[in-house]
Amino acid sequence: MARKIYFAGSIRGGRADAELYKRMISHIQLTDIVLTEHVGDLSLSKHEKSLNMEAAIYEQDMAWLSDSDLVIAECTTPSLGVGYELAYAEKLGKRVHVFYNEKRTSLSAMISGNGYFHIHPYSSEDEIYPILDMLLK
Ligand code: 6IA
Repeated sequence: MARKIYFAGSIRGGRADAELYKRMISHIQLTDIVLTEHVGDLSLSKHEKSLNMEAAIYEQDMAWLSDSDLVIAECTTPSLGVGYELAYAEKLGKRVHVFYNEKRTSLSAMISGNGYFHIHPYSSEDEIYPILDMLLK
């Protein structure tokens, strides 16, 4: 049975890497189910806001996180929401893999200093896909 992957990437933290998220999500979807496909939706802008939706988004994301088999986060663009999801995933005992471009960012010590997380620094995008293949084998 295909595994359920919770993919985390910045939304209101900024959409500079939205295209990268989309490519990573497409790659994961070759073998597995991505519960959070919207993270790679290029039409989703960080400025969108519908206040009555916020609670529903939170509830849905927490339910998907609980239901997931594996969490994969792209953390080059810092995001409060992704940081929250990572901590919550740890509390739920989920396996968590974090990717970030070490040429473009210094990962928060709250993530890099936490031995629970599997951290994958990369310097070019093509390094990501063989690692994903290994994780999803
Ligand atoms: O703080 P951020 O917005 O950057 O947090 C991004 C993370 O929180 C992602 O990994 C998502 O799983 C989750 N998240 C944040 N916003 C949303 C959302 N709509 N829909 C689903 N998941 C979200 C936000 C409102 C939209 C109309 C812009």
